[in-house]
Amino acid sequence: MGGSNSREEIGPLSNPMFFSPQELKDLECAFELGAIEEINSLIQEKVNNLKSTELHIAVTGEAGVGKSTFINAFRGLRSSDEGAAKSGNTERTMKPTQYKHPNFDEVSFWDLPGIGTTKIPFEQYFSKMKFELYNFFIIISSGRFTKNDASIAQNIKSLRKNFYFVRSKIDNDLRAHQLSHAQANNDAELTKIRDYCTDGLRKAGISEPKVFLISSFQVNDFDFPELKETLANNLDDIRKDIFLRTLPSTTSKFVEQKRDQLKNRTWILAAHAVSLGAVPIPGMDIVCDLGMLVTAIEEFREFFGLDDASLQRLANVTGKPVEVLKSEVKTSLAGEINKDLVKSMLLRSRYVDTADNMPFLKKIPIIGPRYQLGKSQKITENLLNDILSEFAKNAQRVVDTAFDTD
Ligand SMILES: Nc1nc2c(ncn2[C@@H]2O[C@H](COP(=O)(O)OP(=O)(O)OP(=O)(O)O)[C@@H](O)[C@H]2O)c(=O)[nH]1
Ligand SMILES: [Mg+2]
Repeated sequence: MGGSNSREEIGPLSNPMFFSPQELKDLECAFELGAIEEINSLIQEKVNNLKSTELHIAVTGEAGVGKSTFINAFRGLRSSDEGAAKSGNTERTMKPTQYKHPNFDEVSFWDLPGIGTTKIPFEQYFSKMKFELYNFFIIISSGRFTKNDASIAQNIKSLRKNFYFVRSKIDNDLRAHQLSHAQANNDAELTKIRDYCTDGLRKAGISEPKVFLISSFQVNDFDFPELKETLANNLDDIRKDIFLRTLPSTTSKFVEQKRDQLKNRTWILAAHAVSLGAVPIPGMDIVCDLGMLVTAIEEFREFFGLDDASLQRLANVTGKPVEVLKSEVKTSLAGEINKDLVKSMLLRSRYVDTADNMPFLKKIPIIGPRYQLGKSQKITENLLNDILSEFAKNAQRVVDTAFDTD
């Protein structure tokens, strides 16, 4: 029997989230042999990796272009909210200031002081801001494309790091355009602004420049959603994972992206819970660490922004009463999640039956660690996938209500 399992039969391993091909092979092998210790250490290493990875995003540009406001918008906060970056024409940012996500502190936005002010001479800006420390940059400009914008772009390019050029306050531009034209054409105006910035970047020596037009007061409009998506998709697997966690669910596309990202994780989480567990669950012939599952499910809930704190933040920025948003969360996992609740979900025969009918399990002798691990893993994974779908459905409803979309 041993050694006949192809990756396809085991299934989830075909998705190599976080693992190199060699690591996957080792893991597969350990599962085949029922080598709990080894599975545990392989997975634990990845989990530690995931926990210790950080992402530092610097937001730079000239003074007053909307850097602080942009960071708040990205984090789903208004300027007056607790923990928000101070913004406004009288609230100048004087030194690099770190803003961590309230729930997930692996991702930080760095609000940098404006370039080209009398406080920090231009020549000292780049060394003082320690550009080499950040993973990528967002350059914000709000009006004319300037020499300073060009210098920042060139400097980042010379460090071989990524930057994204954001043209902010587009709402103001369109308002002015409408007021000053008898027959306003918003699309044409947007194209004009985009071309103008792209041109400036090209002249500064940036090939294939891309410009995102945004308003920090309309996070679902213009290029804001595309900007978020682009940032996420340009990150490696682990950083994409932590970055997506910190994005508030504002459109159905983000909910889907979050669901897909977490789906990559259910196999590994289930394998981890099972390998850590080795505690039989009474009335059931599976092993699993329930405490670890509780944590994982809570994390899923936060990932989708369905926890109380996230819902409150969404209520603040959308102006919808938090009770209205909460009433869209219709799941037994909305309140306290504890071991008993998870256990009762695991005990549902549906999961057990499904697991017993798994093709790969039918090939394994019914007694022995390999069968028990395989079955436990599958049951746990099925449960996590179901929970994921349920959270995604709820998050979708919340988004529709929060932003009046359908
Ligand atoms: N209409 C509109 N106003 C914006 C937008 N972004 C920022 N503002 C306004 O622009 C002003 C300056 O915004 P800040 O976010 O403080 O700018 P900053 O780049 O952080 O400024 P410094 O820290 O001084 O460099 C504030 O009054 C904001 O409300 C936007 O997208 N649309
Ligand atoms: Mg500022």
